[in-house]
Amino acid sequence: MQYQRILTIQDISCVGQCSMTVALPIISACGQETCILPSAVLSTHTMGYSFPNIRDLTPDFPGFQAHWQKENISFDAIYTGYLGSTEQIDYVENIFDTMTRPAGKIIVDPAMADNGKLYPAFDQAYVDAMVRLVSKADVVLPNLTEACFLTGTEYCENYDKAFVMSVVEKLHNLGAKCVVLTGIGFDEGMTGVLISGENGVDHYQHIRLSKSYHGTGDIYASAFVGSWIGGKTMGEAAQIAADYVCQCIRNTVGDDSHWYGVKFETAIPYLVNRLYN
Ligand code: PXL
Repeated sequence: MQYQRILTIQDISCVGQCSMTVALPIISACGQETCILPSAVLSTHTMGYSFPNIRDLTPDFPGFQAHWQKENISFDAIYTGYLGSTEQIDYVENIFDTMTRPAGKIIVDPAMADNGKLYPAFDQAYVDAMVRLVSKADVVLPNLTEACFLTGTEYCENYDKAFVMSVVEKLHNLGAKCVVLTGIGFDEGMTGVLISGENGVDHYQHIRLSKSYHGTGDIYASAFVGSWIGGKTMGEAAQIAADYVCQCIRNTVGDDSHWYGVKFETAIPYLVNRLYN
């Protein structure tokens, strides 16, 4: 594994095991320097708790960026997740353009929707702005719902390979160099990840566990980014991240009180073992 400096831009949900509170420990566990730019601070995530207390940090973005530029700070990779506002996406575009080192990578997880629906905080204007970030991405990491919103495709629960490939093609047409599409299974009881990039198309399929949890998209993206930027191939990183998420879910299913996220911390030894063996 090589040591790289990664900037991740996403919210801090203080309670709920998603976004920054999973990205920072997971990317660090992958052996990478992890710098953060919090897009907003929320008392909890927005799925299943009452309405949280929210501090949008959009007005602070220009000041943070100006200070970094004064200090000649730059990054080997920038990875974005859940952002605070549509206006913030303009600032993030500028950060992509000015703060990435030569040959640096841009990874966009358009964390904004699942199961056919946008998350409560977002609307079509946010989707349109996210399309602009996707157009600059070396890798975009959507689930099928997000891929459909980004490409203006009607969401289809009973998809087949032709439908999935047409959506992937549209994501490439938006400008995304590589697509890592999560939650894709073509056989009963299976799920997986479809990778479309420089080396063609690959599909890693594995058993779909009986329960799905909030925050697993963020955990997947973080483990993928840490593994890939650290030196694994895109296919290896996609597989390690998928297996790690399964391990996190297995470590959580027995505890009904833990409904808000997965116990990802208990599977960090598994992740590290996969990276170094
Ligand atoms: O996991 C995506 C996510 C991140 N951050 C916040 C969220 C969500 C999903 O709902 O609410 C605040």
